[in-house]
Amino acid sequence: MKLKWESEHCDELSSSSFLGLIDNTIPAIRIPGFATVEECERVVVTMKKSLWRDTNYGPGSIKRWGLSYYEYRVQGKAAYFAQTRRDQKVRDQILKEFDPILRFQNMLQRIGISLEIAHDPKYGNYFVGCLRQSYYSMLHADSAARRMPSDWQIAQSSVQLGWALHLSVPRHGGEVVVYDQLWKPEHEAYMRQDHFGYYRHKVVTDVRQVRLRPQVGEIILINTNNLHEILPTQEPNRLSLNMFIGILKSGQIICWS
Ligand SMILES: O=C(O)CCC(=O)C(=O)O
Repeated sequence: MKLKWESEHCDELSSSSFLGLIDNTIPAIRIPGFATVEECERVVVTMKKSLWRDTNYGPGSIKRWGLSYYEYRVQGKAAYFAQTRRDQKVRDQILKEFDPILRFQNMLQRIGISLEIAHDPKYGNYFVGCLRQSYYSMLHADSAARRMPSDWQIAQSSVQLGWALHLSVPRHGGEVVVYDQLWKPEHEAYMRQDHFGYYRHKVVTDVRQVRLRPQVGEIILINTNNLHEILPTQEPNRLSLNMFIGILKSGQIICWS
Protein backbone atom coordinates (compact mmCIF):
# COMPACT_ATOMS: atom_id res chain seq x y z
CA MET A 1 0.00 0.00 0.00
CA LYS A 2 1.34 3.47 -0.92
CA LEU A 3 1.88 5.90 1.95
CA LYS A 4 0.38 8.85 0.04
CA TRP A 5 -2.18 9.34 -2.77
CA GLU A 6 -0.95 10.12 -6.28
CA SER A 7 -3.66 12.76 -6.63
CA GLU A 8 -6.73 14.13 -4.86
CA HIS A 9 -8.96 13.10 -7.74
CA CYS A 10 -11.83 10.72 -6.85
CA ASP A 11 -12.47 8.23 -9.63
CA GLU A 12 -15.51 6.40 -10.94
CA LEU A 13 -15.62 2.63 -10.46
CA SER A 14 -13.35 0.59 -12.75
CA SER A 15 -11.00 -2.32 -12.19
CA SER A 16 -8.06 0.10 -12.12
CA SER A 17 -9.68 2.57 -9.68
CA PHE A 18 -10.64 -0.36 -7.41
CA LEU A 19 -7.00 -1.48 -7.37
CA GLY A 20 -5.93 2.15 -6.89
CA LEU A 21 -8.11 2.48 -3.80
CA ILE A 22 -6.72 -0.75 -2.37
CA ASP A 23 -3.19 0.46 -3.12
CA ASN A 24 -4.04 3.90 -1.66
CA THR A 25 -3.13 5.88 -4.79
CA ILE A 26 -6.54 7.63 -4.87
CA PRO A 27 -8.67 9.00 -2.00
CA ALA A 28 -12.09 7.64 -3.02
CA ILE A 29 -14.32 6.07 -5.66
CA ARG A 30 -17.68 7.72 -6.25
CA ILE A 31 -20.63 6.04 -7.97
CA PRO A 32 -23.36 8.68 -8.36
CA GLY A 33 -26.80 7.40 -9.34
CA PHE A 34 -26.15 3.85 -8.14
CA ALA A 35 -29.71 3.86 -6.80
CA THR A 36 -32.62 6.07 -7.83
CA VAL A 37 -34.10 8.66 -5.46
CA GLU A 38 -37.33 6.61 -5.39
CA GLU A 39 -35.47 3.42 -4.41
CA CYS A 40 -33.72 5.27 -1.59
CA GLU A 41 -36.96 6.85 -0.38
CA ARG A 42 -38.65 3.44 -0.18
CA VAL A 43 -35.79 2.08 1.97
CA VAL A 44 -35.94 5.14 4.24
CA VAL A 45 -39.70 4.77 4.83
CA THR A 46 -39.28 1.15 6.04
CA MET A 47 -36.15 2.00 7.97
CA LYS A 48 -37.96 4.66 9.98
CA LYS A 49 -40.62 2.11 10.99
CA SER A 50 -38.04 -0.47 12.16
CA LEU A 51 -36.22 -0.91 15.45
CA TRP A 52 -32.83 0.77 15.81
CA ARG A 53 -30.05 0.72 18.40
CA ASP A 54 -27.69 3.38 19.72
CA THR A 55 -23.96 2.87 19.35
CA ASN A 56 -21.27 3.56 21.90
CA TYR A 57 -19.11 5.54 19.45
CA GLY A 58 -19.91 8.80 21.25
CA PRO A 59 -22.97 10.56 22.72
CA GLY A 60 -25.65 11.08 20.06
CA SER A 61 -23.38 10.11 17.18
CA ILE A 62 -24.85 7.15 15.28
CA LYS A 63 -28.07 5.12 15.41
CA ARG A 64 -27.97 1.76 13.75
CA TRP A 65 -30.17 -0.91 12.26
CA GLY A 66 -27.81 -3.88 12.32
CA LEU A 67 -24.59 -4.75 14.09
CA SER A 68 -20.96 -3.88 13.73
CA TYR A 69 -18.14 -6.46 14.04
CA TYR A 70 -16.21 -4.03 16.23
CA GLU A 71 -18.62 -4.33 19.15
CA TYR A 72 -18.03 -8.07 19.40
CA ARG A 73 -14.25 -8.02 19.66
CA VAL A 74 -14.54 -8.96 23.35
CA GLN A 75 -17.87 -10.86 23.45
CA GLY A 76 -16.68 -13.15 20.67
CA LYS A 77 -18.04 -15.00 17.69
CA ALA A 78 -20.91 -16.95 19.29
CA ALA A 79 -22.56 -13.71 20.47
CA TYR A 80 -21.78 -11.96 17.16
CA PHE A 81 -23.34 -14.67 15.00
CA ALA A 82 -26.40 -15.04 17.26
CA GLN A 83 -27.08 -11.29 16.86
CA THR A 84 -26.28 -11.55 13.14
CA ARG A 85 -29.19 -13.94 12.66
CA ARG A 86 -31.58 -11.52 14.41
CA ASP A 87 -30.32 -8.43 12.58
CA GLN A 88 -30.40 -10.11 9.18
CA LYS A 89 -34.20 -10.38 9.55
CA VAL A 90 -34.51 -6.62 10.22
CA ARG A 91 -32.17 -5.80 7.32
CA ASP A 92 -33.99 -8.12 4.89
CA GLN A 93 -37.30 -6.52 5.81
CA ILE A 94 -35.91 -3.01 5.18
CA LEU A 95 -34.23 -4.00 1.92
CA LYS A 96 -37.01 -6.29 0.69
CA GLU A 97 -37.71 -4.43 -2.54
CA PHE A 98 -34.20 -3.50 -3.51
CA ASP A 99 -30.96 -5.31 -2.60
CA PRO A 100 -28.07 -2.81 -2.99
CA ILE A 101 -25.45 -5.38 -2.01
CA LEU A 102 -26.46 -7.81 -4.74
CA ARG A 103 -26.59 -4.92 -7.23
CA PHE A 104 -23.07 -3.90 -6.22
CA GLN A 105 -21.81 -7.50 -6.46
CA ASN A 106 -23.21 -7.64 -10.02
CA MET A 107 -21.62 -4.29 -10.86
CA LEU A 108 -18.22 -5.59 -9.68
CA GLN A 109 -18.72 -8.86 -11.55
CA ARG A 110 -19.04 -6.87 -14.78
CA ILE A 111 -15.53 -5.47 -14.24
CA GLY A 112 -14.12 -8.90 -13.39
CA ILE A 113 -14.20 -8.63 -9.58
CA SER A 114 -15.94 -11.21 -7.44
CA LEU A 115 -17.21 -10.02 -4.03
CA GLU A 116 -18.28 -12.63 -1.47
CA ILE A 117 -19.82 -12.26 1.97
CA ALA A 118 -17.27 -13.01 4.72
CA HIS A 119 -17.83 -16.52 6.05
CA ASP A 120 -17.05 -18.50 9.16
CA PRO A 121 -16.73 -22.31 8.80
CA LYS A 122 -18.65 -22.93 12.05
CA TYR A 123 -21.23 -20.12 12.14
CA GLY A 124 -21.88 -19.16 8.50
CA ASN A 125 -22.00 -15.72 6.90
CA TYR A 126 -21.00 -12.51 8.65
CA PHE A 127 -23.48 -9.65 8.92
CA VAL A 128 -23.37 -7.32 5.94
CA GLY A 129 -25.44 -4.22 5.24
CA CYS A 130 -25.72 -2.06 8.33
CA LEU A 131 -28.12 0.88 8.08
CA ARG A 132 -27.06 4.00 9.94
CA GLN A 133 -28.30 7.42 10.90
CA SER A 134 -25.20 9.52 11.59
CA TYR A 135 -24.96 12.92 13.30
CA TYR A 136 -21.16 12.78 13.26
CA SER A 137 -18.27 10.40 13.50
CA MET A 138 -14.99 11.42 15.10
CA LEU A 139 -11.68 11.04 13.32
CA HIS A 140 -10.84 7.33 13.13
CA ALA A 141 -9.46 4.50 10.99
CA ASP A 142 -11.12 1.08 10.65
CA SER A 143 -9.18 -2.14 10.56
CA ALA A 144 -10.55 -5.53 11.56
CA ALA A 145 -7.01 -6.89 11.15
CA ARG A 146 -5.86 -4.64 13.96
CA ARG A 147 -8.91 -4.81 16.20
CA MET A 148 -10.25 -8.36 15.95
CA PRO A 149 -8.95 -11.73 17.22
CA SER A 150 -7.06 -13.66 14.53
CA ASP A 151 -9.63 -16.48 14.28
CA TRP A 152 -12.13 -14.07 12.69
CA GLN A 153 -11.89 -14.30 8.87
CA ILE A 154 -12.17 -10.50 8.61
CA ALA A 155 -8.98 -10.16 10.71
CA GLN A 156 -7.06 -11.82 7.87
CA SER A 157 -7.64 -8.86 5.55
CA SER A 158 -4.73 -6.44 5.36
CA VAL A 159 -6.72 -3.78 3.51
CA GLN A 160 -10.12 -2.41 4.44
CA LEU A 161 -12.39 -0.33 2.22
CA GLY A 162 -15.44 1.47 3.57
CA TRP A 163 -18.54 1.40 1.35
CA ALA A 164 -21.50 3.70 1.96
CA LEU A 165 -24.70 3.99 -0.08
CA HIS A 166 -26.29 7.34 0.80
CA LEU A 167 -30.06 6.99 1.14
CA SER A 168 -30.81 10.48 2.38
CA VAL A 169 -28.52 13.46 2.97
CA PRO A 170 -28.71 16.57 5.18
CA ARG A 171 -28.67 20.08 3.74
CA HIS A 172 -25.85 21.18 6.06
CA GLY A 173 -22.92 19.10 7.31
CA GLY A 174 -22.53 15.34 7.07
CA GLU A 175 -19.62 15.42 4.62
CA VAL A 176 -17.08 12.63 4.89
CA VAL A 177 -13.52 13.94 5.15
CA VAL A 178 -10.66 11.59 4.23
CA TYR A 179 -7.11 12.50 5.17
CA ASP A 180 -4.01 11.48 3.23
CA GLN A 181 -2.71 9.88 6.39
CA LEU A 182 -2.61 6.16 7.07
CA TRP A 183 -3.16 5.03 10.65
CA LYS A 184 0.09 4.66 12.61
CA PRO A 185 0.63 2.97 16.02
CA GLU A 186 1.69 6.36 17.48
CA HIS A 187 -1.87 7.62 16.92
CA GLU A 188 -3.22 5.36 19.67
CA ALA A 189 -1.75 7.70 22.29
CA TYR A 190 -4.24 10.33 21.02
CA MET A 191 -7.40 8.20 21.22
CA ARG A 192 -10.18 10.12 22.97
CA GLN A 193 -11.69 8.67 26.13
CA ASP A 194 -15.19 10.05 25.50
CA HIS A 195 -15.63 8.99 21.85
CA PHE A 196 -14.43 6.42 19.36
CA GLY A 197 -11.91 8.70 17.65
CA TYR A 198 -8.61 10.59 17.80
CA TYR A 199 -7.81 14.19 18.68
CA ARG A 200 -7.65 15.81 15.24
CA HIS A 201 -5.03 18.43 16.12
CA LYS A 202 -2.67 15.65 17.25
CA VAL A 203 -2.84 13.34 14.23
CA VAL A 204 -3.76 15.24 11.05
CA THR A 205 -2.04 18.59 11.10
CA ASP A 206 -0.69 19.69 7.67
CA VAL A 207 -2.23 16.71 5.94
CA ARG A 208 -3.93 16.78 2.54
CA GLN A 209 -7.65 15.98 2.70
CA VAL A 210 -10.71 15.53 0.52
CA ARG A 211 -14.14 16.60 1.70
CA LEU A 212 -16.94 14.62 0.05
CA ARG A 213 -20.56 15.76 0.14
CA PRO A 214 -22.68 12.69 -0.63
CA GLN A 215 -25.63 12.76 -2.99
CA VAL A 216 -28.78 10.65 -2.61
CA GLY A 217 -28.28 7.29 -4.34
CA GLU A 218 -24.51 7.65 -4.48
CA ILE A 219 -21.95 5.10 -3.26
CA ILE A 220 -18.72 6.45 -1.80
CA LEU A 221 -15.85 4.02 -1.29
CA ILE A 222 -12.79 4.97 0.75
CA ASN A 223 -9.75 3.19 2.12
CA THR A 224 -10.48 3.09 5.85
CA ASN A 225 -6.82 2.62 6.77
CA ASN A 226 -6.70 6.39 6.13
CA LEU A 227 -7.97 8.57 8.95
CA HIS A 228 -11.47 9.85 8.19
CA GLU A 229 -14.48 11.45 9.88
CA ILE A 230 -18.06 12.52 9.29
CA LEU A 231 -18.58 16.22 9.87
CA PRO A 232 -21.42 17.04 12.27
CA THR A 233 -24.94 17.67 11.10
CA GLN A 234 -27.92 18.78 13.21
CA GLU A 235 -30.34 17.15 10.79
CA PRO A 236 -31.70 13.65 11.46
CA ASN A 237 -31.51 12.47 7.86
CA ARG A 238 -27.95 11.41 7.10
CA LEU A 239 -29.00 7.86 6.37
CA SER A 240 -26.72 5.30 4.76
CA LEU A 241 -26.18 1.61 4.19
CA ASN A 242 -22.61 0.68 5.13
CA MET A 243 -20.25 -2.23 4.75
CA PHE A 244 -16.55 -2.97 4.60
CA ILE A 245 -14.62 -4.75 1.88
CA GLY A 246 -11.37 -6.63 2.48
CA ILE A 247 -8.93 -8.83 0.62
CA LEU A 248 -7.53 -12.09 1.90
CA LYS A 249 -4.05 -13.43 1.12
CA SER A 250 -5.65 -15.86 -1.37
CA GLY A 251 -6.92 -12.84 -3.33
CA GLN A 252 -10.53 -13.51 -2.31
CA ILE A 253 -12.50 -10.27 -1.81
CA ILE A 254 -14.94 -10.29 1.09
CA CYS A 255 -17.50 -7.93 2.60
CA TRP A 256 -19.04 -7.50 6.07
CA SER A 257 -20.35 -4.73 8.31
O1 LIG B 1 -20.94 6.73 6.29
C1 LIG B 1 -19.93 7.31 5.87
O2 LIG B 1 -19.99 8.20 5.04
C2 LIG B 1 -18.55 6.92 6.35
C3 LIG B 1 -18.64 5.89 7.39
C4 LIG B 1 -17.39 5.70 8.16
O3 LIG B 1 -16.78 6.61 8.67
C5 LIG B 1 -16.92 4.34 8.36
O4 LIG B 1 -17.57 3.39 7.91
O5 LIG B 1 -15.86 4.18 8.97
